[in-house]
This record gives sequence, C-alpha cells and structure tokens, in this order.
Amino acid sequence: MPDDKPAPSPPTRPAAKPDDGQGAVVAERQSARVEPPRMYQVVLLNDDYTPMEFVVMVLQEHFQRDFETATQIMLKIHHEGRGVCGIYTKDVASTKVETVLAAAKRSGHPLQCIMEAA
Ligand code: TYC
Repeated sequence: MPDDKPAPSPPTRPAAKPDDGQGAVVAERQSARVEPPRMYQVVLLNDDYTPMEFVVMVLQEHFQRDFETATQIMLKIHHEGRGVCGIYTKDVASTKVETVLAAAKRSGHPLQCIMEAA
C-alpha cells in the first residue's frame, strides 16, 4: 500500500546556547516547523437570474481572471451548476466571499458564493 503521509518533521532541538554577557547561559528553542496553511476554494453557484455579464465581471474584478478565462469559468458554472474561481488562504477566501456577495446584493442579483476546504 503506498504511504501518502507527509514525511514527519524532525524534532526541534535547542539552539546553541548564546552567552548573554551577564554570566548566565540562555537556552533558546528553535521555533517549530511551520506547516503550509490550509487552502480554501471559492466557488460560485449557478442560478437562473444573474446575468452572464455580471458573473464574468465578478471573475475579472475579484479573481483577476482575463476576459476569456472568466467567460470559460462562467459557462462551466452555467452548465455544471458550480465552478471554482480561485484557491486562497482562509482569511482571503472568506473576504472574497463577503465582497462578492455584497457586490451581487448591491446590484440586485441572487448570485451565491461559498468557500470550502480545498
Ligand atoms: N445561469 C445564468 C443565466 O443564464 C448565468 C450564471 C452563470 C449565473 C454563473 C450564475 O454563477 C453563475 N443568466
């Protein structure tokens, strides 16, 4: 059976003990290894009322997609019911969702936007 677990990090060890110049030896512990942050995908959902042009504009303005890519993503959502707009850290994904929902509401469209663990 293939082992797909990531290799375990080596244990942290105390760094060399620096002399603080006051006759005391200070033990410093190296900081623990940092795991990469969990990533979240921001997903747009299809509906029957939001204009295609508005979705393309959202993808260009909020997800930095060029017009052609934005159009492809919008059509995928239109045909398949949902589509991934981008993958971000938790805080960024959450802000994107709130910003897109606010823009849709402001424009009177029922567009729905969610985030989920990638
Ligand atoms: N289905 C919409 C229409 O026909 C277009 C649309 C695409 C709406 C993507 C939402 O996330 C969406 N006007």
